[in-house]
Amino acid sequence: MWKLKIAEGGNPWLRSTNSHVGRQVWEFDPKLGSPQDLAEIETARNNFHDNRFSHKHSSDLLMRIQFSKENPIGEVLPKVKVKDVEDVTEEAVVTTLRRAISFHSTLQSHDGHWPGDYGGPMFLMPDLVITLSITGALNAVLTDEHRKEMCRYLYNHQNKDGGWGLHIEGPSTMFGSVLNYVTLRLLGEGPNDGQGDMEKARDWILGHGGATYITSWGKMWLSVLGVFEWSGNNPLPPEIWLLPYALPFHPGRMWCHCRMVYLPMSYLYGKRFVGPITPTILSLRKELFTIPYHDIDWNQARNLCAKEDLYYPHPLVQDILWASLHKVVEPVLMQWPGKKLREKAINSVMEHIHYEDENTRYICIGPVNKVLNMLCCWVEDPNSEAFKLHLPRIYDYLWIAEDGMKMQGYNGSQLWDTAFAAQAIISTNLIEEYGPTLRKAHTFIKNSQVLEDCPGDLNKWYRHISKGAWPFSTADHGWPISDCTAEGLKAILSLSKIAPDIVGEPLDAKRLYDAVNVILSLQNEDGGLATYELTRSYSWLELINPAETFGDIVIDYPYVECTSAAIQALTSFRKLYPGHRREEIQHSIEKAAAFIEKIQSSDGSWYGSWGVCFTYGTWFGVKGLIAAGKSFSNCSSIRKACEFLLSKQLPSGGWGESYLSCQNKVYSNLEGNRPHAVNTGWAMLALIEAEQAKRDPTPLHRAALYLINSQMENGDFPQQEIMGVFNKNCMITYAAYRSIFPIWALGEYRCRVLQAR
Ligand code: LAN
Repeated sequence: MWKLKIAEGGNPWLRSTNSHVGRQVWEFDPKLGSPQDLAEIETARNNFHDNRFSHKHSSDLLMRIQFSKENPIGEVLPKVKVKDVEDVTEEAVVTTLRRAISFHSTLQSHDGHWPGDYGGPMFLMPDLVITLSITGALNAVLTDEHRKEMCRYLYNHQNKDGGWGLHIEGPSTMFGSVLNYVTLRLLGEGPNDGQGDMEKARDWILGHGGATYITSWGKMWLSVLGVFEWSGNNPLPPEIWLLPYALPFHPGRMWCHCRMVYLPMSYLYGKRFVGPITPTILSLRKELFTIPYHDIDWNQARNLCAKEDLYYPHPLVQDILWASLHKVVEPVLMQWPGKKLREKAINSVMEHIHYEDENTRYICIGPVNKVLNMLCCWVEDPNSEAFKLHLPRIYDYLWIAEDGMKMQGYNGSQLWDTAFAAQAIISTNLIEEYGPTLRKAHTFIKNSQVLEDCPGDLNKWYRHISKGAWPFSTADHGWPISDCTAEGLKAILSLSKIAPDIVGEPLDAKRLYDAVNVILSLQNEDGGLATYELTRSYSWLELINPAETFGDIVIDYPYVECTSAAIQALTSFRKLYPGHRREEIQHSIEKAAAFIEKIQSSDGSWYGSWGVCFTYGTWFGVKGLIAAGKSFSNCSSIRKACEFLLSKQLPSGGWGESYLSCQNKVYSNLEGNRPHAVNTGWAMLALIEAEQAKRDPTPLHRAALYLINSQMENGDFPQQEIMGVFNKNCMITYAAYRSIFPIWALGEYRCRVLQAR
């Protein structure tokens, strides 16, 4: 049976700054599991498979089954049923909350965090499998059980039409279809396996023009694998790293995720690296294209892209830019004396790769650069220590649920979920009852703060400070993030107000100052905060975004989420430490609030970039302004926001927003106007914050009614549609949100609506 292990190292090639706190790894042990356990897992798998076209999101049941044995809940209070708003009494709410928090507490691991599925994107496992197959490490890293579960996952998420989407809920794309088809082949599936499913996939691919129509990232992966020619790629010259930083398009000015992905890509491109040509590769060259491989017009292929994949079509300037680089500059750099420059560029790029690897303890900033960097280390030297150090960190990215084994979008969402869960539980005012849960969460948050900046001259490595920041996942990952720092600080400050005999000793003031320092340092001139760094260049740089499937990736833009979280953290901090950097904090809050008002849409909403979508953004917008001291009566932005939210409430009392909101930037209900517990939580939290209860509490009662009724027998909430997003177009799972936001909203509802009556 599969077992989730928490905070374990146990491999001589693994390094950690904090004894692996937060690390989550699944291992298969054939000796584990009673026949009953195995039967339970089998049932969960069958249920998922049977409903896979209507319920594309798995419910993270393997972890739940394991934890129900490890942390038995004891007696579950009986489920609350409410018929109409009159039944929504404080007792009903408190019982719902007790059931929910008791259940959610059983999902907390011994190091204090809430592990969970962070899958969703469908372009990540291919990157890993291609890399492992090129480096010959596939069978050493992935056991038979791993590969079996990966195949299960891929077949489970194949759309009815035979293709795969960019993410689990998305329609088929060439990017998803080709890469996942190739992955199945590399995992050992034959071209006619899967009871016709492989054939269906091929039909989709060939029916849409074949793999020459894949997106640029796909072209890159196929090229290293040997099933696409490098001449069919637009240039990714590593020399760009040698240019002066003063240039606005210097990679050091790009969004760190963009920079860190194009860094290793430019290494592979610069070398025109191609893996070993095996019989499978030769066969794939036949399977993926509509015409014989040697007849393909690669120059034309550079700019092909299936319409299903096109989210950000290339503007004409890009075509001109790539064509001139391709036809004029590349030929020079590929031969002496231009080749000398290429070598220099490649060496410099490799230095940056090693720096990133070392300073994330080989986790890397995300899944894509993780495997790309690993591949580059292998290309540089297959026997290198760096490659060996990369291998055990692969497991940090793998997660298994009833839909199979997936590659996650990050090495987890540990800190983020824990900071939110702590705040949600505190909001209910059932603090003493859940003291042990909060104490563990507190310990985790304390243990996950990043304590040092990266080494050396930060400017040379284009790095911002990290000391005092909180990461999204673990301290070993270590990249600082503005809103993770803010949410971490908010949680720590709330916990510091609770008696230490319940939740443990508070963090040293010195470490709070460091966090504040990080937040202040991340504020841009315009008052807004971006994700990991300051905004370092202009938005017109998006013109050279070559990734057709993603929007807004080239620079780090300021976001309502990050800006609002910063205001909230700074205002809570200032209440407890009014003397510390007083003026700066005051000034920062004012500028941030002005920024939030400025970016509000005319309909009163805010577009949320990292959650779905207007309910998420508007929650942050409202909460930020109110933290900055504004209110419904003195701020028209808040009034408009409330009007907006109320206008989207569904007849059921809930809110339910589709991922289409994110892509189209237009509020979209879920199919059939279904409500969603997480959107309902966000909308409720915003309205409660804006004192909706004083004006007309009925919408809040109706929302509470929906939340109470949607709770399941065991106290958990159902996993509904996917609620995370990035780069406008790709969805990502936040498995803990389904508990966190109903708890938080009902907690605030209890204390600020019902008790205030
Ligand atoms: C994340 C995860 C965390 C997220 C929040 C902190 C929630 C957000 O408020 C700010 C942005 C951030 C840090 C974020 C940015 C984009 C990430 C890193 C991700 C969604 C996780 C995966 C995604 C990353 C870009 C995926 C790899 C794909 C590429 C296009 C490089």
